Amino acid sequence: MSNVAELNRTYGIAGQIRFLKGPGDMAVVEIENDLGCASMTLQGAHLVGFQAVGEQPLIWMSDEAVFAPGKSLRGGVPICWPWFGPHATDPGLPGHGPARTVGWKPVASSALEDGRTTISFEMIDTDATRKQCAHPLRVQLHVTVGRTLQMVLETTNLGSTPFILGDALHTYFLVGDVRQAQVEGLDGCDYLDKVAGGSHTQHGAVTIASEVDRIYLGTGNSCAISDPVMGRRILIHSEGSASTIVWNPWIEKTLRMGDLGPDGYLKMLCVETANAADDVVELAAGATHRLAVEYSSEPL
Ligand code: TA6
Repeated sequence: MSNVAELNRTYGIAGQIRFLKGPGDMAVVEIENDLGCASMTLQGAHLVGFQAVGEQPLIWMSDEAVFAPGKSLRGGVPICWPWFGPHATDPGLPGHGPARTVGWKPVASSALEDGRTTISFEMIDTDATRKQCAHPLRVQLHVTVGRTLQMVLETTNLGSTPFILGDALHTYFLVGDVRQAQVEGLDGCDYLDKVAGGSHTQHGAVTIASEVDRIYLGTGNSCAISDPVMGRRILIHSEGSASTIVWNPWIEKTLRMGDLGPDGYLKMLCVETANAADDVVELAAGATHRLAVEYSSEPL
């Protein structure tokens, strides 16, 4: 099912879910209700925006993001699956896995009685995806839009042997000025520092005054971003996640990457809900793993 008219006939909901052609002529879905709104591309089931009614946008999207087939989008919520970061053994495979740059299809949608709207997607299995991961897996993303944003990444092992799964919702949050923001809730956690190298222990809140790229291990199920410039705290509640990645590219890496815009790094902070590094999941044959997250904000 590829064309917009057919998608709207099957999964559209009047006044709540609408499929259309977006930037780069890519299929997008707009989700809206009296509580909040979101938009996603079908490529990568990539959420590119979320805002609760009466609140500021929660998610940052680069003005320089390139909307093109097979290209990863800078910003929003890229899905890293079925590995996080570089592939464990094959450096020729794409960082963060294929999921964020291949086609996904809607598989369900509904208007909930409490006013929220939910839509589910499944990654389309092709020769190209099987070339990157031959093990038979099914992956679905369930998104529920209301005053909060709920996302559940569900992986089922369709094979007859266990699979080592790495995954992440690689979320770019909008902040007023990253230099004044802090990540709370990781105090005492050990982390792998991908900038300085080595393993360290976090003391107090995480602050950003240079490039930060850390995989916190064995993290709990909640953390937050305090943002005095926007006057809010973004709350991040998770289930099925043992790792939290905190990333800001800062000045030099932003210039090297080229798709954040010259000062993009000041307005974004990635706090990623994941299972990465030592926290990867051994998924038994026939088993399903749920990586779930809920985002909301409160006045600071
Ligand atoms: O999650 C942090 C990270 O692994 C960084 O090392 C940086 O590479 C970032 O992801 C973005 O990766 P991408 O492949 O989207 O450029």
